[in-house]
Amino acid sequence: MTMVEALPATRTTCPYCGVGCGVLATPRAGGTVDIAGDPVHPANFGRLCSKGSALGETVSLEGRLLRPHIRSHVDGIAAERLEEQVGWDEALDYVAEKFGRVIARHGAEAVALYVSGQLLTEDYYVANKLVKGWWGTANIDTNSRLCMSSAVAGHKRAFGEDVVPCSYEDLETADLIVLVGSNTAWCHPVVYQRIVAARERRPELKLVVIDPRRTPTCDIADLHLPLRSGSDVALFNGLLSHLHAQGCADQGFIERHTQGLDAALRVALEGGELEAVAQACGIDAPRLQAFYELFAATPRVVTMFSQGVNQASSGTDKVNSIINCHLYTGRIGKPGAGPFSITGQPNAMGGREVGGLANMLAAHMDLDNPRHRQRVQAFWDSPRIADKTGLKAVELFEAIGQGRVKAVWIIATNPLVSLPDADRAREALRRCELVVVSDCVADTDTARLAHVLLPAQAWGEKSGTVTNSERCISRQRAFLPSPPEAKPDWWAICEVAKRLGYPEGFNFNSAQEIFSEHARLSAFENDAAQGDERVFNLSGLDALSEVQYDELEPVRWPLRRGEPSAAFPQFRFTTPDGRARFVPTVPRPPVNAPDEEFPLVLNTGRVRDQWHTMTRSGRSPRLSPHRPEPFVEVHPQDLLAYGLRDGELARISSRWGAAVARVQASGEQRRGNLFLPIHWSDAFAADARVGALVNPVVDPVSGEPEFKHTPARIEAFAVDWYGFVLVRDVLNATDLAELAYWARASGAQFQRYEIASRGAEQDWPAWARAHLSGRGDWLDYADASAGAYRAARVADGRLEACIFVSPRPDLPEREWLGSLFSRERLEAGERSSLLAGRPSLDGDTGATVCACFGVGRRTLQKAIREHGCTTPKQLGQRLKAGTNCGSCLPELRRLIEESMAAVE
Ligand SMILES: Nc1nc2c(c(=O)[nH]1)N[C@H]1C(S)=C(S)[C@@H](COP(=O)(O)OP(=O)(O)OC[C@H]3O[C@@H](n4cnc5c(=O)[nH]c(N)nc54)[C@H](O)[C@@H]3O)O[C@H]1N2
Ligand SMILES: Nc1nc2c(c(=O)[nH]1)N[C@H]1C(S)=C(S)[C@@H](COP(=O)(O)OP(=O)(O)OC[C@H]3O[C@@H](n4cnc5c(=O)[nH]c(N)nc54)[C@H](O)[C@@H]3O)O[C@H]1N2
Ligand code: SF4
Ligand SMILES: [Mo]
Repeated sequence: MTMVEALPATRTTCPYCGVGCGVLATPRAGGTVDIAGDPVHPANFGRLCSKGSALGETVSLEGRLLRPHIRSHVDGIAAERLEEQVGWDEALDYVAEKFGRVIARHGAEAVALYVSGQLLTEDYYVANKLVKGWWGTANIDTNSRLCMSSAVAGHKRAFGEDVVPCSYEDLETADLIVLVGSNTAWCHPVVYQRIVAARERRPELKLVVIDPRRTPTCDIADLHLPLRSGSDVALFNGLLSHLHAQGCADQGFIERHTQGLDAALRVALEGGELEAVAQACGIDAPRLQAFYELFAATPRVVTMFSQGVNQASSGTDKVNSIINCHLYTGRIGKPGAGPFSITGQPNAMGGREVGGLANMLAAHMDLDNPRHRQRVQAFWDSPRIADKTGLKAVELFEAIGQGRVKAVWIIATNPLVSLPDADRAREALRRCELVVVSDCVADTDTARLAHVLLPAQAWGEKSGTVTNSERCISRQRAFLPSPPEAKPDWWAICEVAKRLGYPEGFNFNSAQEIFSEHARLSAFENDAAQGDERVFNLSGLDALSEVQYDELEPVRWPLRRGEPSAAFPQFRFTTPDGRARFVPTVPRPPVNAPDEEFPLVLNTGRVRDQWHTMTRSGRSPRLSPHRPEPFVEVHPQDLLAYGLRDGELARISSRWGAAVARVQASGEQRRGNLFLPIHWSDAFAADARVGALVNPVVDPVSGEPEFKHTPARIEAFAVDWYGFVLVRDVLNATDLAELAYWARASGAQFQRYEIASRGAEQDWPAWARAHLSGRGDWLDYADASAGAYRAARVADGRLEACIFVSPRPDLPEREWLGSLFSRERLEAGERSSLLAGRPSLDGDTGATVCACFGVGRRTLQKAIREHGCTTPKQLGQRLKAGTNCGSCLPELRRLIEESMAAVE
């Protein structure tokens, strides 16, 4: 065993979703890292999903932003960016000087920070402190505005504080789990696996999914309610009416612990009859009735919700309509019961703790409460304190566009992809006097428009804490050496603050010092006796030594000194009278209704193996094959209605923008709905930034955009050629611009480009030689009658590039060709089969289903057909598929069903 191999694993936390899984990371010689689930972490007990398992493929320095840059002019051309590298001192002086100047001339309202739930709590804490305490404005908002803000607003309205009253264990002890607007199987896979395992132990545990789409999450559901987009409030008001009619009220709980039932019930009863609700929601009445009866009959019920609830112009009301049903039945704060908002990002919850949103203060205190403002200012000993809500994400970019905000610092988020009306946001940044971007990746759509780029430490290098969906604080620990010029985000923020002349508040030497201050603030004057208690309390952690902080085990808040972790004061809500509030929720349709011009509803969301704008997950050869290009799911009847064909391209447009994606026929859509994934940016595709289409309408209470509902239309995107290119290196952006369509995916030692172009007379041999040039010999094959062209370049027996084009999208599978890039030398048979695109023997595995073991669709179908594997378990025994992270189990089940149906 070498020295490197002997290195012990570092216990850290996954940097992707809000499940917050513990990870064991072991660096190996040669720069690779072994990744395993932490068997004792309470979020995952050793499990990881496909994204977590592939983390080792994302830690290389390729594509990293490694030095600060200052650019005098910005045009997004990579070559020019690289010339303007500067040292940190120069970059920090520049940022401080520019921000200082804008504040001196135009006031603090003219500057802003736009941050992220992917920051560590310590980064987040100092960002919020600088803006609210020293600049005295609340112009700091975060991508959590696009994510959790409706849940936050709903919690505050109902409980007086942003508190999530559930844990993962509650899911395991519940008798009914209702998943609302949550594709848990793909977006919170380890929680989903815990649900699956709980059902195996206790088959009586029922699962209901409420989602307009039949998602992979529905595969194990007892009941799926494919409601009309945006109609959740009507559905839960209907449930409240039903509970009322059935006498399910917990009178004692309502009397002792709540307020406002009458008004909420009155609203719910209006139009709350079954038939009316069924019609409003577009669901069969018997199905709805079945759900209502199940809910009414099951005391232990957890309603877990995510973006199908939050991302709507009625998002906050959706949240409260759910909470109302739990308050009415007293199903909250008990094992196996409660409304459970599951968070998206790894530290969405930590951001809420430090008050990173423009309408919050720090440590769960309120911006509009003078006592809270005084208290935070006193604790910080700050010169100022913000006293009114700052600009929320969508407003912030509007203000930038109008020149009211003149300098913005964007940290750990890629808003030019993720905001609604994203083309307008891009115009806004183009006009902005100063755009500073802190990122760990060099080429993001947002970084392309930055005047100053600051290199951040990435996962594996940075160190601090994050809080997951169930309020569990875990350490992220460094296990790789930091590139010399990559810095923690907290450090960059503190350095700018010091240069602005604020040394007092920002003299931190480590993440641990910041965490201690954060913990002390949470406990500061947090006093039940004075009627001013906040549940969020970390007094038990406010005096950790450096070593104790380093060794901190995962712990759940509240964490009051001397008390057990996660002990809630029994039903004392942190409203002035200690009672939770029912909130009347009047159903209202999404703001923009479909019309003649834009007759369809565009829904947007996630796929299993990509993370947001793909800056990290897009680099993983293991993750990319699952969905290698942007696609639009369309109901088969809509295909006919709009003249589309499965597998061809379509242009989807709205009043705000357009995108091009591959058509995927899907009976799992509601008719009239389209689904587009959110992940593709200009760095990965020609024209697939979905944010460009999304209407910028927001929820009036939370300011969260209506990402799940934009009127849109779809039409065929006519091209003369379909094709693909596999090539060792990334292609030049200007060469790609000639094509009508392209999308890139990472393979093992190659890049995959799906392409399409116009112009019947295209000279493909010349195109290939110009754009895929390099050493070696070209093999060409042109079939004039079919109009197809295929070519490959081979150097010293090694495949360097290949291109396949045809007038139809009937091209060979890419998997086998892609696998040849890992060969040092092609064998004779491989070489002669190259242009057939398929091995001479039946070795083609088909599109990847199991990312962990690279098992393809064809291989699986064969095992089902020929080897009688009729359960996922049998497939696992034979092919290992689904036996590591389990994220593909829903797809395995579906494949078995399909194959069996085909046989019958
Ligand atoms: N693989 C993967 N996992 C992720 C992420 C990722 O990028 N990739 N991102 C993480 C983040 S930050 C987040 S916020 C979470 C999001 O996790 P989820 O919320 O589960 O994911 P989404 O796909 O955005 O949307 C969920 C579902 O809402 C449904 N929906 C749309 N409209 C409505 C409606 O009106 N009512 C109801 N009831 N449902 C509706 C959609 O059809 C969709 O299936 O995922 C986290 N996990
Ligand atoms: N249409 C549509 N749009 C959506 C959504 C939707 O459902 N539909 N969902 C919304 C939701 S819920 C979310 S959460 C957002 C997510 O949207 P974004 O936050 O814009 O997406 P990410 O790709 O996660 O961007 C994170 C950036 O931070 C960088 N980064 C990672 N770690 C660090 C770090 O430690 N420090 C620094 N400085 N940088 C780092 C990454 O390289 C990346 O560029 O998208 C929102 N937008
Ligand atoms: S479920 Fe997957 S993405 Fe989420 S924290 Fe766990 S390993 Fe990471
Ligand atoms: Mo999110």
